[in-house]
Amino acid sequence: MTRFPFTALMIASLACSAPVAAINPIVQTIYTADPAPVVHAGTLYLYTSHDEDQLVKNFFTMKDWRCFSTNDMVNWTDHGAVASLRNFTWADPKISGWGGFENGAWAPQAIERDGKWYLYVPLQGRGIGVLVADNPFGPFEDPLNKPLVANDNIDPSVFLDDDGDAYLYWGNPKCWYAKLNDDMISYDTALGDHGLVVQEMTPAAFGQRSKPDPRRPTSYEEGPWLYKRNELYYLFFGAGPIPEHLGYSTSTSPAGPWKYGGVVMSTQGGSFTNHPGVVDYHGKTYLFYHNAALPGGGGFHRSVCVDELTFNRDGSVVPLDMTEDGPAPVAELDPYQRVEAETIAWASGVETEPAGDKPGNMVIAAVDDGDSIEVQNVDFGAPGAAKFAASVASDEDAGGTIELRLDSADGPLIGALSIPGTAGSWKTLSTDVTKTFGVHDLFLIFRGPPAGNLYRVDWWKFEP
Ligand code: FUB
Repeated sequence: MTRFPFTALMIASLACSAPVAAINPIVQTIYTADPAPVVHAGTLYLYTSHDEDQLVKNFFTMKDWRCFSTNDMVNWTDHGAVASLRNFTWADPKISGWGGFENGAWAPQAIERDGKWYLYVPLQGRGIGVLVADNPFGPFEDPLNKPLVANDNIDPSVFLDDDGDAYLYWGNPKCWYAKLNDDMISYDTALGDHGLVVQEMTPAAFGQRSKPDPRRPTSYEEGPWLYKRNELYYLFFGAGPIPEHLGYSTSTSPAGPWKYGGVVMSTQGGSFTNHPGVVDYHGKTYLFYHNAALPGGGGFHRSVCVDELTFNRDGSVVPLDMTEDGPAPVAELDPYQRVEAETIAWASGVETEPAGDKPGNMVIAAVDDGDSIEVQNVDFGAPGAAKFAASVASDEDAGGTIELRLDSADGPLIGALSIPGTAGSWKTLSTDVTKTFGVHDLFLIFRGPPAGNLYRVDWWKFEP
């Protein structure tokens, strides 16, 4: 995978450097797909599906749904698996075949309403389920103990309109919707076929397909995503033929009928699927999508990326290409608050793993000599940083150091935290650092004996 020539971005001084741009894909520790962003209380949460490293029968192998969050669009905090097929009793292979608890956790979407979080997910081949939690990380529970939509379809997408009306879209090869009731776990059965409404699948609504397909009369394939801007409703979707591109249609109503708008993102990126997620954040609009950009990437090993989406004056979408740069930061990261170590712009080598039984809390693990984490756009401010502290744990005979470097992996060294063997217990350790001012990208370079598995890191912070 090609990356930025970091050395070209190195700075001579420790003060007031220009931050390096963000880097796609936004998660490097696992394969992620089917992005579903949602903004709540100033934070952008991103739910994804998860392609397992080990494939079964060389096909989609997906067991759980993941969550990440950001406050700046460049550093993403990993909250781990927030739900899995095991949340659904009706995924039990004794009840339905398909992948049982082992496969079929396809494209999710979550939304918050009146203090509750609703996670809509397909269990491929078994229908669409809904889970409910009190916070974005769960624990999520299945209030129905059966599918919400039992028509064996995929790719649920939920939309809450300004007037409080909520819609659930989904479907491959046709585009369907149901109007959700206020409880968000049932729908208005007076509409369509017992509540399930299929859209008119015409080229005028979803575009002319370039290659005839008897099951698909339009370019619509799957992955609908409803979005509203200036009183106009947009339906973004994965479009065929395979390999997919992203297309969109518009309507003056969230229920359609839809008018085809064009291509948003042409076929590119090395995965035979693509899947849109669109959200407004800090006054900008972002398109999340997936590709095969990580090492080992492919159609079943995908990675979520993000770029800014712009519109013409008439409301039409300006088509865009995938980038490695991603969007510019929309905020600085405050290093004087505790920063979860799994808050990452770019990770090399490390993994994340759950910490304790608090949902959504992860730590950095599987640390080997030379691994690193980049955190972008860190604002050390005018008083400047003088001290660095971190919560770490290592095995009895393991340990090592964390080097702190600015603006590139071999940039100026401002300090190094020594980590002794802690016999597995968590210790807060600190070290003095060269006084550091202004905005920088921070590199945590992990060092230690070649045997590896050096230590785990829970959080870090600087002190003035
Ligand atoms: O991730 C499995 C499937 O691939 C999704 O449900 C589709 O949207 C496509 O991305």
